[in-house]
Amino acid sequence: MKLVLHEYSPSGNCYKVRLTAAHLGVALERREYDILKGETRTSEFLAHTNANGRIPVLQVGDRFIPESNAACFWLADGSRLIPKDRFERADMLRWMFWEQYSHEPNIATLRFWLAFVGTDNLADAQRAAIGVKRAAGEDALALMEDHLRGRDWFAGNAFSLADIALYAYTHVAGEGGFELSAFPALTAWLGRVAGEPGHVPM
Ligand SMILES: N[C@@H](CCC(=O)N[C@@H](CS)C(=O)NCC(=O)O)C(=O)O
Repeated sequence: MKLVLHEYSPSGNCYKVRLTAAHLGVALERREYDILKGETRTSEFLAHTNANGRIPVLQVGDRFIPESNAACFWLADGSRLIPKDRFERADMLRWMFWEQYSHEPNIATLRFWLAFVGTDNLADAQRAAIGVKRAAGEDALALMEDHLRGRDWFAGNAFSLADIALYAYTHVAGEGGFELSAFPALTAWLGRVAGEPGHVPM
């Protein structure tokens, strides 16, 4: 089965899919789009790849899976990256949904605005939102720190997709101006994730 990752490689959402595939030993063909040039907003991309105009999209044969965490789930279904226990599996999904609602919109967005778009190029509304996103991002990191005190992994007792989903933007949060050294349990967890056999850097 042909697997193609439609991506913008500096994106943490795309990295999640590459990292999941690397842990599973699955080869992905990669197709790069420059999101700063609107390459995921062309009529061709919207009609055939993702009507939502965003990457990553995992192409499975002639079908397409947008949304990073759904693509990771497709790749990892039935593998050791998803807990067998029903409660732990739901808990893994809890962290992946939380990542998309409370973590990524703050931490990834600030990284994108500050490190890729540049403060001078932001719209007024974006510049005005920086403080709110910084506070919400700090709250997300603090919640992760609390959860990781006394435990090694986010869901169950093993490395899972929850760790992959949360690692992607946490390990580069510094690029968005977040100070990770204030979170020792989180920093230790970042080291554990990076030390897992099969890990690949962003
Ligand atoms: N919830 C989506 C978010 C996807 C997303 O925001 N992708 C960004 C890059 S990380 C994108 O494609 N931006 C280009 C655009 O919106 O035009 C996921 O997890 O995959």
